[in-house]
Amino acid sequence: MAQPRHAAAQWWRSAVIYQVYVRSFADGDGDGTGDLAGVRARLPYFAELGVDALWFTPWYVSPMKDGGYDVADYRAIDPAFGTLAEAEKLIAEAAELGIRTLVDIVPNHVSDQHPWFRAALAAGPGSPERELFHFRPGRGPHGELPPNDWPSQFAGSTEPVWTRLPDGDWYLHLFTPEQPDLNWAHPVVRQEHEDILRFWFERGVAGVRIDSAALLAKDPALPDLAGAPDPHPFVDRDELHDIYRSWRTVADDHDGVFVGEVWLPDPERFARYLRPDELQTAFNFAFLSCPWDAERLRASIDTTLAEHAPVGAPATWVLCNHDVTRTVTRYGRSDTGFDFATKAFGTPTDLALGTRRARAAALLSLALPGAVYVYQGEELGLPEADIPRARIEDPMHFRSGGTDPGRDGCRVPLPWEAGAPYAGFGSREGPWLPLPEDWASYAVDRQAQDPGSMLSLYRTAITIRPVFGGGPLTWLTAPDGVLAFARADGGVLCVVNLAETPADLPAHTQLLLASGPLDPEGRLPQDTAVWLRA
Ligand code: TEU
Repeated sequence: MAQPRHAAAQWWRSAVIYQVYVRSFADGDGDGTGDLAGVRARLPYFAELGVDALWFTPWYVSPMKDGGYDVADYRAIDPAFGTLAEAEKLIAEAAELGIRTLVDIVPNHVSDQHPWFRAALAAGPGSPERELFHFRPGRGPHGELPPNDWPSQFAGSTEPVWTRLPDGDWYLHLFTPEQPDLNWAHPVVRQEHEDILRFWFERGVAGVRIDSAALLAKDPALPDLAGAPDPHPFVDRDELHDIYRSWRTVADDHDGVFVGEVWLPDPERFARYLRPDELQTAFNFAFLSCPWDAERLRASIDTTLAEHAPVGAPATWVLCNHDVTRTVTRYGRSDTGFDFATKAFGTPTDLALGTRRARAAALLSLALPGAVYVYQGEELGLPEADIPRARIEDPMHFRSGGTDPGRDGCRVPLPWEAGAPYAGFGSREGPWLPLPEDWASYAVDRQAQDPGSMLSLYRTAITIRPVFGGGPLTWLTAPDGVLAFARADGGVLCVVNLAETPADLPAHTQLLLASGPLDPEGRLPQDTAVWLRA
C-alpha cells in the first residue's frame, strides 16, 4: 500500500479534501446518474489532482427527497449508486493511492421511509416508537395549529416545520416533511448513531462529516421562538457537546476524524465544538460567506485563526459546497458574499471577472494554515448553472414558493469529455440535471491539455502547496487592497491584489505560481495572486 500523502497521525490538520457529490461526479453505467463505479474509474483523477482525502455526500439508501440527506438505511448504499461491497472496494482502492475517505452522517433527521419512522406512524399517538421523534398534539381547540412557531431551516422557506397526521399528532421536521427530526434526548438514538459510526470506521473510512451538526438537540418543551427563549430551543444547545464527546471516544478507537457542519455566527460558540475532546475540525462558513474584499478577507482570516488557536484546532478553508452558489459565479456578481437569503433568479454575473477572482482565491486558500476543501467542479471553474424551471429538483426551491432558485445550479454533473454526448456524463440516458450547452469547454479532457486552465492551476497548486510548510501565518506590510503573508518556516509568500492599482511584488528569488499574468512591468494586477519564494 502506498504511503498516505500525510503519513503523520494528524494528517487532517493540513489536508486538501475533495468533496464528491456522487450523483453528479461520474456516471459508470450510462444511466445519467453518477455512481460508485464512476468514482472508482476516476480514482486516478484524484491522485493527479493531489488531494489527500475524499468526502462523499450521503451515498446511503434514500428516496432522494433532499439529494440523499433523507437517509432510509445508514448501513447500505443506494442502489442507484452501487452496493456496499463496491463502497468497500472504493475505500480500499483509494487508500492504495494514499487517499483517505470521509463519509457524511446525517444525525438530525432520517427519511420518512426509515424503518423507525414507519414504525412510529404505525404505532400511533403515545407509543414508545414515537418517542424516537418529536411528535406532539397540535394547539388550538381542535389541535389544528402546529405545536410551535419554529421556522424552516431551509432559508427562504415559507413552509411549516410541522406536519399533521390523520391520527391528529404533529411531527417536527426542520427540513422537508420527508425528513422527520430525531429525538436526541432518547438513549436509543444516541446508541444507534454510535453504532453507525463504528460500522463505517470498521469499513476503513478515515473520517465523518456531520450534517447540520448544531441542530440535533432540542429543548424538550419545544417552546415558541417568539419571546426569544435563551438558550435557543434548537440551535447550538449545550447538550450537543456531551453527544460529540461521546462520538469522539468512538472515533479515537479508529483514529477517525470529524468535520462538523456548524453554521454559527458567534466565533466563540463555534470554537466550543472544537475543544480537544470534541470534533477535530468544522467547516469555516464565515470565510465561505466573506465578500471579495481585502480588508474583510483579512479580518475573516484573522478571526478564524484567533478562534481556533485557544482550542488547538486547525482552521478549514472552504469556498463552496453543494449548498451554495458556485465560486466563479459568486465572485462575478456585485454582491460577492454568500447569503442564502439573497439568492435570486437572473442575477447579473460577469464570469470572466468571477473566474479571475476564483483563481486568485484558490491560491489564497491553499496558502493558508489549515485544511482546504475543494468541491467537485470547483477545480474546473464551473459556474452556477441556470436550471430550466421544469427540471429543478431541489426542495429548497419548492419550499420557497418557487422564488429561491435552489441549489441544483451547483449540483450539475461534471463534464468529462468535450467530444462525447452529454460531455461524457450519461450515455443511454442524459444526465439527471441538464448540462448547460457551453459546458464542453469546461471538460476535464480539454482542461487537462491546457496549462492555463483552472484544472492545471489546481493540480499545480495542490502539488506544490507543501512548500509553505506547517508554520503560522505572518502578515507582511502591503498597500491597501493587497493581502501579503508568509508562513513562518517555509520562506514562501502569498500575495493577492484586490486593489485596482497593480502592486509591486515583494523581494523574492522565485515566482512559484501565479493565478494570472503579471503586467508588462512585472507587477501584480488586480484580482491576481502569486506564490513567491522569499
Ligand atoms: O445543510 C444544512 C443547512 O443547510 C442548514 O443548516 C443551513 O444553515 C440552513 O439551510 C441555512 O438556511 C445540510 C446539507 O448540507 C444540505 O444539503 C441538506 O439539505 C440539509 O443539511 C438537510 O439535511
